[in-house]
Amino acid sequence: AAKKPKVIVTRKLPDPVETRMRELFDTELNVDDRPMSPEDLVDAMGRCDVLVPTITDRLDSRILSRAGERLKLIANFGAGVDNIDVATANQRGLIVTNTPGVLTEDTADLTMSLIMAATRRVVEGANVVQSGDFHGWSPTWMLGRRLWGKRLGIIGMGRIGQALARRGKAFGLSIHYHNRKPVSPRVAEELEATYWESLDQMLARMDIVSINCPHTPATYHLLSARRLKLLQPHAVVVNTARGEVIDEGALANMLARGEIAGAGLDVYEHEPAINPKLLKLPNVVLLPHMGSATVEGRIDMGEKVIVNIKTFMDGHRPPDRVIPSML
Ligand code: 8YV
Repeated sequence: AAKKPKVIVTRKLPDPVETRMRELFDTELNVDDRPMSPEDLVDAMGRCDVLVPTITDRLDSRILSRAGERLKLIANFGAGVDNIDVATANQRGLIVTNTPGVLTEDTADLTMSLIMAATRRVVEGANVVQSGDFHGWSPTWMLGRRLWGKRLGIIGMGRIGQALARRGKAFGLSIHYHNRKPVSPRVAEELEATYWESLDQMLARMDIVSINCPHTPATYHLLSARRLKLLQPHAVVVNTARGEVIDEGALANMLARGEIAGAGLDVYEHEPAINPKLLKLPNVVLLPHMGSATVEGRIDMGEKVIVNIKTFMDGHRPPDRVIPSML
């Protein structure tokens, strides 16, 4: 039998995924789940055929330039590949794959949860009760904003954006989106979605804005201080994509001054650090990057990683190869 490829996994993965990986490959697991230091990464890259990193591993051009001859495939556990300099990897003959498709619905669910939590004050209300401060109902107490009939503006109409649009439609929201190009007429019709070529114009008209695009050099601070100022005072911003797409400091300042109504954030610009101003605000819901965090989703992601490795090792193009022109 052919020698099994050496695969190094940088973080603890779900048990069934690790079991399967051990059956198929010569797998080195990270049993204690400590994030790897850059030196650990360089060491790992020198000793394996396949590296399975996650968002907590930064594979920038400097680190990649120290990769060994043996490494052939970087099979990212995650859809977003902004942790990897894909162009540099490819120049060095390294193939990069990701895990798209399997976390679409889970991430859209969490986005919807943030929209509902931020507009209907769900977390604030729960905290009132749990801290023993519910002293009785009142007609004017804990009022949020109605969701039905409002405008949802989606920035990035890929798989997750479209899955969010379906949910939004079911909740009675009208669907608007900004994307590099319009979706197909069939999808636009199904979602009754309005395309805004101008992000600025869309922002000025929305009640809720959701970030669902990848973080690339082109989307860094797409919601800049200038663009955030275009939002209406009652607008709510949610982000389950990447923190870098919003100028977090500018957002925190606007929320603190009441210039926009609220925010629901699952991702941060300097993760896991969070702008301290955000932590003190009552009108924000903050989650710890858990968009794809379901038992089923993480197993599906692991299975995608396995299929990518196996296909590559069998000499074929892995199904989820990422190339720079896709980004
Ligand atoms: C993960 C994600 O939490 O897939 C992504 O892009 O952000 C999440 O699914 C993380 O990236 C895993 O590496």
